[in-house]
Parts: sequence; structure tokens; C-alpha cells
Amino acid sequence: MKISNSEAWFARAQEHIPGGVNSPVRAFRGVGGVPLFIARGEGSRIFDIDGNSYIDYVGSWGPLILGHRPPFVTDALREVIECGTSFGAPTAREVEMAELLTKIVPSMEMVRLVNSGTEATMSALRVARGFTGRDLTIKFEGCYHGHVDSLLVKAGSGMATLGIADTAGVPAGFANTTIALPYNSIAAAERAFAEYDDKIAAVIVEPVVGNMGCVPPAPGFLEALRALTARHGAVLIFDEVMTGFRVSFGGAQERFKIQPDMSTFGKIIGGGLPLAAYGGRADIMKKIAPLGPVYQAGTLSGNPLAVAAGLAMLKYLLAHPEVYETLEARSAQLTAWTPPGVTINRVGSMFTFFFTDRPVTDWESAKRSDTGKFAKFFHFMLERGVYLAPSQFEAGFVSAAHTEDDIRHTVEAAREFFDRPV
Ligand code: HOZ
Repeated sequence: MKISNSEAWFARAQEHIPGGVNSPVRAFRGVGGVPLFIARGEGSRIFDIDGNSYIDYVGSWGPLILGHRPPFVTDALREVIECGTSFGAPTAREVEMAELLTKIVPSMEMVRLVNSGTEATMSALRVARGFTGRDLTIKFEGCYHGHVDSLLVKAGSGMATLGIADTAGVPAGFANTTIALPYNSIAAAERAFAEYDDKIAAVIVEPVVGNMGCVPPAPGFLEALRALTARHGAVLIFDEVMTGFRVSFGGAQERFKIQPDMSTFGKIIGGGLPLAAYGGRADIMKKIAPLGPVYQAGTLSGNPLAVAAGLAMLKYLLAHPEVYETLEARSAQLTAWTPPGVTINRVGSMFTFFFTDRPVTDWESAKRSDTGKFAKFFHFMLERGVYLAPSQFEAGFVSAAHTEDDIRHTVEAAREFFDRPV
């Protein structure tokens, strides 16, 4: 039997790349089979190296809120490429970016650009520890904040997909600085603060979780974290790598009207290139070198190409607030039905079909999903030209490039899955 081009390249990839991929969830271990090798993207679609086309709900795991290759992003890249790709020296666009970010996210008085969400959360945590002079961090089970040593405790995303509770290679001393609590449990957060009080440097949270699938904050949860951290002198960090510029232009903090002390951004901020940021209150950010004693640096930080792509993206979104209405309408169209045995969670254009009929509010309830059924659903949809995240424990993303026809096709294919005799 003739093997596909993706199969051939995946076999070759596994010779020299661990698992054949550069990020574990891409290996399809959560659903079985062979990952598609992608040749190109256009609007709402991706095309694999075998010439098949798919409606894409991964969107590079979140960045592509306007779909693949928006022309103003590619134009901005072309302009920069004529001038040089990296200088390791300040550029005007970085200042423009900082000015724009602090305008869009008012809780962020100062901001540093880095290259990935992992760098952003790692740096924000270090600054929070340097600012408070404390060591402990509270995080929530099923939340994922990149592959930061101390935060890979009960983490979501690939860790949840592969069933790795705590990764090897993290010294116990690092992991012991982290207190992992159930998401949405105000009582657990209160108990932790009662026990550890002035040892807690920071609470870091995905204000809407995307990394155990999409899980919204329960009413009062984010407010309680805000009040507890303020009362105990800890830094509240919103990890808005997924939610930033997505669940609202100003992120989850705008949507839920909570001001964190620090925030982290990634994905959309780079317009599809590797760019991320962390920032917050000026008194906290002034602890960073060269102003203060907390060190953080990077050769490619503020890279001209990435900043140009990100600026083009954010300026477009600023000028076109109607994008968020389109996203809301398309996402509602996608999720306005209840398949049997499924719970659909959605916040704005982030969504997950959980294969359980009980509400999913935290990692314990997310884990009840029937991942075997999810895998069948995933492949059924793939065969019908719909590309979903290859894991139950990842969010799906709708982009403004998805048309009503794309959504109609997706819903029809999904209905066919649930209507067919088992
Ligand atoms: N951590 C991202 C998913 N939650 C990235 C996955 C990938 O790029 O493979």
C-alpha cells in the first residue's frame, strides 16, 4: 500500500527529532495516527503535503485570530526583511509596541518583550519573587504556563495529554516552591493563603483556561484571587498567552474587569511569529535590570520581524473592533447545539467539546472526558476536512477568517458523527 507524504516525512522525522516533532502535542499521541505535515495556510484553511485541505481550528495554537497570512502582516514582514532581521540593539518599533500594549492593557504600565510564552511566565515569576522577596507560587491544576521548571506541576496541555503528572528533570527544590490548587476553588485558595500567608510571592492563573480544554472562570473566582493577593501582598499574574487579544481585545482582564498586577502575553501578540511579553505595575517592573536587581535578557528579544508582524496584527485589531463581533457570532454558531454525552465549553472564540455529559469546571472534571471517544471524533472530523487540536485537553480557536459556510460544514460533520449508529 502506498504511504502518504505525511507518513513518509513522519518516519524520517523520528530518526532525528524526539517523537518526530518539536512540541509534544503535535505528535498525535492523544488521538493516535500520523500527524499531518503542513505545506501552507490561507485564510481559514491549511493544506497538507499530500494536497488535502482542512478547515483549521488550531490556528497555530491560538495566534492566528485573523486566519493564515493576513496581507497586512506579510506586507509588514516584507518591509522589514529589506532592512535586516536582527540587530541586538533598540529599534523604534519596540517602543511603538510598548506604547500600544500599555494602551490596550491599562494594568500594564511597563512591558518587556521576549520570544515565547514560556519566557514570559518564567520572567514574570522571577520578577514577582524579586519584588516580594518571597519564594512560593500558587498555580492551578490543569493550567499550563509553558515549560517553566517550577510550573510543570500538575500542568495541562501536553503534560495532560500524555498523562505526565510531574516531569522528570525538575529538582524537587523547584517543584516544592509551587502550590497547585483546584481551578475555580476559592476555598482552596483561601486555605493556602491562611497556611502560607507572607511566603507566597505570586498567584499565576489562566483567567480562562485553554490548556485542559477551555474552562471558564466560575463567577467570583478571579475576584477572590484579586482580593486575596491584595490582602496578603502577593502578586497576581494573569497568564494571557492564550486569552490576550482573543476573548476581548484587552484580554480576559478586560472581559472580566479584573486588574492583575502582572500579565503575560504570547501567540496573537506576534501575528504568527515568535513574540511574547510580560508586564505590569511600574513599581514591580522597575525591579528588572538595568533598573533593578532581577536579571532577564535575550539576544532576539524584540526581534524586528516578530515585532513588525505583531504591530501589524494589533493595529489591525485596534482599528477593526467588529472582528470580535464576527468571532462571537461564528463561535456561537459552532457551539449552539448539544451533542449527546458532550459538554461544550466556550468563552468568546475559544471552545472545547468535552466527551462527558457533566459540567467541566476544573481538572478533575475535565479528566472525566472519554478520551477514546474524542480520538474517534477527531479522526472522523479530519476525514471530513476539519482539523481540530489533536488532544481533548487543548482549546479550539475560531478565527475571523472562518466563514459561515466553514462553520456550517463543521457542524454538519460533527452532527453526522453523533447521529451515526455506534
Ligand atoms: N503549548 C501549546 C499548546 N497549548 C503549544 C503546542 C504546540 O505548538 O505544539
